[in-house]
Amino acid sequence: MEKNVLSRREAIARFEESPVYVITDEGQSAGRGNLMVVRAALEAGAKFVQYREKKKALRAMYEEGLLLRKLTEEYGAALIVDDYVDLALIIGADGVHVGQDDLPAEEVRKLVGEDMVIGLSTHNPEDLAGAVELYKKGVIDYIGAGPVYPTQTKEKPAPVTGLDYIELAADTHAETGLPFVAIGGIKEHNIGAVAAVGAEHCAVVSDITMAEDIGAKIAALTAAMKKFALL
Ligand code: 3NM
Repeated sequence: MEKNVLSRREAIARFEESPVYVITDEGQSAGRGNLMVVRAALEAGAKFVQYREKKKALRAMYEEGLLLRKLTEEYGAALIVDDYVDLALIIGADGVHVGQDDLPAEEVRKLVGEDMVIGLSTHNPEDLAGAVELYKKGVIDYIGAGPVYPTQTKEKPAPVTGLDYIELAADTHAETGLPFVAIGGIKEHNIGAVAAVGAEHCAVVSDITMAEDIGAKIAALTAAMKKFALL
């Protein structure tokens, strides 16, 4: 098992520095591999990258994960593994992201120890209330909030939350400090609206992975968020 490269505090700092949270999806990367997409994102300044892969064999993910670990380390970026706690530990990722139907976050924390980031997906106010408790106990470090808009990327997504849920997550962040990243159907044309209700971080999959020029896309997404960000 590799040691994660960044400390938990450093990895959270990378999250805070990142308006755009990059997530891989090789199935919709216009024929490019995850490594090529992630390299382009890192070149454009991405500092928080999630390796999300639903279709590959775990052995192939292990091989690719090691390469992604090396690449993100070169750029000083945090690497988060979606779903697979074992893979995250083995490749020395900086964190793991779990969903409501995955292993309970408390159990994941016991497995990964104190020096790794844990992210948790939330889809409604009940999930959010549970996440606040986990955050207060030091179990999780940030949440995903969504799907804000309809998405083709996720199989069986939760019901669309709309912007109201993002506003609630923003209020909750102001009250409790719980960091959140909005997710689901976020693209260049609507990311400003998400920022305008208080999201300081947006996770974008297909609009980045499908972009012809990934660097230009990340720059445009970042600029649109800045333009509409709450003061
Ligand atoms: N999680 P795109 S929505 C991975 O609601 C993921 O938790 C979601 O992909 C959630 O940016 C989603 O292509 C897919 O819509 C987001």
